[in-house]
Amino acid sequence: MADPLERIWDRRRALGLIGLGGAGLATAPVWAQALADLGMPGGNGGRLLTTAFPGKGNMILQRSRAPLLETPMDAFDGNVFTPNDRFFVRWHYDDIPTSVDVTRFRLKIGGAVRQPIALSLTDLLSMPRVELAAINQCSGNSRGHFMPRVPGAQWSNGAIGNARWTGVRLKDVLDRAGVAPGAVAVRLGGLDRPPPGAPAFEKSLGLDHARDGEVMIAFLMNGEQLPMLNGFPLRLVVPGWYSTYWIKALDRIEVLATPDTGYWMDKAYRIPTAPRANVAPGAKDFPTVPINRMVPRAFVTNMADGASVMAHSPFFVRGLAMGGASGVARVDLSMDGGASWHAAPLGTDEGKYSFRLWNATIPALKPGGYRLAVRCTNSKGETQVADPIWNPSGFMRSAIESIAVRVA
Ligand SMILES: Nc1nc2c(c(=O)[nH]1)N[C@H]1C(S)=C(S)[C@@H](COP(=O)(O)O)O[C@H]1N2
Ligand SMILES: [Mo]
Repeated sequence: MADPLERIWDRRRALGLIGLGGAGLATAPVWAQALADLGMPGGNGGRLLTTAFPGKGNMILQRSRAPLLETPMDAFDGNVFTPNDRFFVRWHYDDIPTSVDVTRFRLKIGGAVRQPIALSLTDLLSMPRVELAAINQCSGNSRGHFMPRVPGAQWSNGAIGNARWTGVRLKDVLDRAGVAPGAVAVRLGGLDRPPPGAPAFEKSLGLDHARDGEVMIAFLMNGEQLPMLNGFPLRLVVPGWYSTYWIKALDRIEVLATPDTGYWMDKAYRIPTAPRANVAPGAKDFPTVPINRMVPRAFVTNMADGASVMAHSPFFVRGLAMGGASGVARVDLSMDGGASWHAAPLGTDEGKYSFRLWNATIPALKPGGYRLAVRCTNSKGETQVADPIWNPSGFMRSAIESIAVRVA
């Protein structure tokens, strides 16, 4: 089998977003094939399904430009790694890269460094490679389920995906430029461009985090070059952290001698300092910090809310769990509103930042209405609770998820 990296030179793939550029999206083709019901509280959860985006299969269309595409539940079912062509897509600004000249592309490293440098893809491919499974989850994943409702993309649970990422350590790239003494942070940006007057989408990591040896500049996703919509040719991978930091189409790195006071760190993507990022609905003046580590979550993937099963007959359930910034220690199921919990067998351990599959056979039940709840506990002992949280940005949903099951 050919090294997939050779294909990073395939200009046809590199130019693979023909049709997404310019007018292509404004005069969108016929999107609608069917409607997905995302089951948002209070209704209005209907979304179109689309296959109109290059490199993407059937996706839930939240917005066409800048694209917001959600992964339908069927793509998660039984897959510890989310297929690239079903992986969710989120961009802030319309002006996204639709082609990259891979021979001319340079990753620039500057700011508080000994020597500013510009690395070609060939330079990066010749450096030591690392590989890691990690979940990419939008800060606002599941925002549509917040009660009271909050503004922002009305994601259900599919603004998340897990992939095996291959690339180089951010640390090694920083070392090539030489971080100056006294530097405190590293700011990263990509090829997408803001409209006039708006701040470029740039995010920063503290210097120690940036140099922890796990933060990676990835050029492969599940063994293939990155889909254009997921950040071809390079993206940052920040294991265990929400994907707002996972800069796509990464083309510049700036070492900072003072903390980043830019809009996307100082004003946006901030969470309450309160436990679980939870404040009273409507609260406004509370202390905040930049969103950071993820927390445990778990989902059922082979049954939807409102599913029916046969009475007096065992049934099979399966799904996904994540530990957040540490591994999945256990997954428990309840059929009685959380009064009793039963451990579910876990699938292969792909590493602490990865999804973990789980499955279980629920013993025969009498006819009636039930709720199937699933709860993850990570290796640090952090677990999920039933009470949902609220904050005005709709970030960090973490409550135990459950689905209604009709036994008849
Ligand atoms: N260059 C760039 N990188 C970006 C963004 C962006 O708008 N521009 N959005 C971030 C956010 S908020 C999310 S949720 C993830 C989405 O990654 P994906 O589209 O590969 O799923 O990209 C992150 N990286
Ligand atoms: Mo996001």
